[in-house]
Amino acid sequence: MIQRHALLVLAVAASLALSGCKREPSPDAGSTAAGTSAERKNETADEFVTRVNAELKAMYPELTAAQWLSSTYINDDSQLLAAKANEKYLTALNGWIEQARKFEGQQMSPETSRAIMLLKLGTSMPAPNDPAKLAELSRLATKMEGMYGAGSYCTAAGDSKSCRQLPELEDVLRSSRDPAAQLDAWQGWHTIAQPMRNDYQRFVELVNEGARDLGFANAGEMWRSGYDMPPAEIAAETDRLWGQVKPLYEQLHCYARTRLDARYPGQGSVNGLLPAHLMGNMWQQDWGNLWDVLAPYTDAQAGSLDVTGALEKQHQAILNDLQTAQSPFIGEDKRVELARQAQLDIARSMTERAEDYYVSLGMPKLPAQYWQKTQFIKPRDRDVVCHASAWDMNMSGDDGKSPDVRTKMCIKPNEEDFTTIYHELGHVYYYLAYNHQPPLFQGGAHDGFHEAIGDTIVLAMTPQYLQSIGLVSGQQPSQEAVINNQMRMALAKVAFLPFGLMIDRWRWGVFDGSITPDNYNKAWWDLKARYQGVAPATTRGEEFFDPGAKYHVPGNTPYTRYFLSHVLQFQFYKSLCDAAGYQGPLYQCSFYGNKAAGEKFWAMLGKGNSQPWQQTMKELTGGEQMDASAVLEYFAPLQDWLKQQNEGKTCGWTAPSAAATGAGDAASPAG
Ligand code: X8Z
Ligand code: ZN
Repeated sequence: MIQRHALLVLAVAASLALSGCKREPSPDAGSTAAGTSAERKNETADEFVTRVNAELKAMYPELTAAQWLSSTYINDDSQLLAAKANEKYLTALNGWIEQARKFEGQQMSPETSRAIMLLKLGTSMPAPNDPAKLAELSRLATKMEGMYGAGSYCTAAGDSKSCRQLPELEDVLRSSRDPAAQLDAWQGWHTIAQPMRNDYQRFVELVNEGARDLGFANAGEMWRSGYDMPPAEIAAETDRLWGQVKPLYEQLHCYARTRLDARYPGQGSVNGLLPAHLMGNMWQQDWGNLWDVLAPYTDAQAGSLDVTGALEKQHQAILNDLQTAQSPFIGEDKRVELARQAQLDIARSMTERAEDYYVSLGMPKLPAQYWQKTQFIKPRDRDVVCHASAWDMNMSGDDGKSPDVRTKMCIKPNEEDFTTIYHELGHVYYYLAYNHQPPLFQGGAHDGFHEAIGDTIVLAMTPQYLQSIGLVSGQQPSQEAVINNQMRMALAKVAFLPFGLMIDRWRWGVFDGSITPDNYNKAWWDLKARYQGVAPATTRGEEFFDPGAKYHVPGNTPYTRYFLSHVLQFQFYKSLCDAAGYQGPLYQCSFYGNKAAGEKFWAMLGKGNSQPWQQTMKELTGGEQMDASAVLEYFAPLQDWLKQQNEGKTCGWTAPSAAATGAGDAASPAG
């Protein structure tokens, strides 16, 4: 998760990093190395921006260190330190925003004016002026993220109690095809969010107050103001883009429902909607784990695309090697240690693979520190936030220090985690490329850009590429193989689109008051039904707080960025294929090893957030608009195929009251 510019690049640290807004200059931001208040009185706008950049950079490492600690070692102490560091930062930011007021209406260079705009806009957590409320907000944000990270579902059987955290519960959804076990895992995880409801409600009040202090109607409007266009326009843009891809999603939905109905007779849909617990993913945002249910062709002709199976095999082989090197009579402790070593080794080797793609494009190798400080796998002895993230700890810039960039994941040898590593390294390479920019410009052209970098590479992970790295075999050119690979991509990319949209439709509504606390859960499921055509199998009343079971809600990371990224990445992909001189159907292009594509990408990344995104977009793609036609071009063969498969079926679904009825009853395809 990455914020839209440096400040927030605290990225990852999404929830906290973000700013606040206090009208009084804070004593703290007052007398740093950059000068006394008296000297500052006469400073020009340029000098002001230079000073803020320096102060921001100076305080950044302490803040990120506290946040890293609290995300990788969750306990009361680390949370206290993170909340305090964040409070200090928010207070400093309030000071800068207040100081910037004196430049309003003055003539200044476009860069300076942009830097000041970013200073005011770059936060997703605007804090109220009142220091007590600011501290409360900071504590709440830290607490909710900690609750998510430490979330655990415990069941008791007789005397023994067993607890599972998100990764284990996700394993069930990924691998089990027993509907009762899947429902239990799904419901179990959602219990962890129930206690967040009151905190979230208060959190909303506080950020809204912060947003109003800054002159926005509410926090949602502030989030929508970060796109170099009026806030109402970006909302309309997302509607337009969704309109372009909706028919494709509807075809995929129809096909998935038919297959699920066949796989789970009588339970494969809920009044025409897809049952939340059966989609292989806790939030139904990626259906890739349902490959066994949804694969178009399974004969040899189509070739195998079982990346997860191949990674698991590699993992086993590493473990076997480690064990063979030992005496057969090793004790339990040693056995556990070897198992851990094997997990770490496979995680590192998956990461090296991802790094290799970027390096093949001419980008630098990851700094040595990256390998020392990254969290690759879930530690055994403490709670951590497993949700993947990428960090720039020090904005090293041109100061001669080595960049301290890291990722934090709980990697397992499966396809989803493998592609997530490529995603995270996209953030890291963006950090490295724009590191020379002033801190305020160290951010994505907009936040959707940041999310799209690694995914652009994921699109270039064609079966040929996967075969070249030994993860799939027997690839032959055939129409069946094309459809299979298109389906593999669509289950990740197309299934995601309505999910990418509905999260912030919910939060925009919560922030503007059209969704009230007594309606939180109902509104959530109404939106899931409307956009995704997904429903829970059992009634989810207001005793639940299902939004809190998705990281970005307690983590306060805006989500529209991911929807935009799922459009942008196809545009970037197409442009890089062009730059590589590729000719042929878009879906077969890989630019592995192509330096011309790499140079073009790197130049774009290096711009950071220093100019309006439309300009950056133009430099890469030739156009200034987000546009989903590359998505449709890419998936054209699959869309034709889906149309044939769905012929004679009644596709679509009726959304309302899916949540209210809950269900359980077998569903006939809805009209
Ligand atoms: O949160 C993420 C990344 C970190 S920025 C792992 N993603 C979204 C999610 O998991 O919900 C990537 C795709 C969507
Ligand atoms: Zn990301």
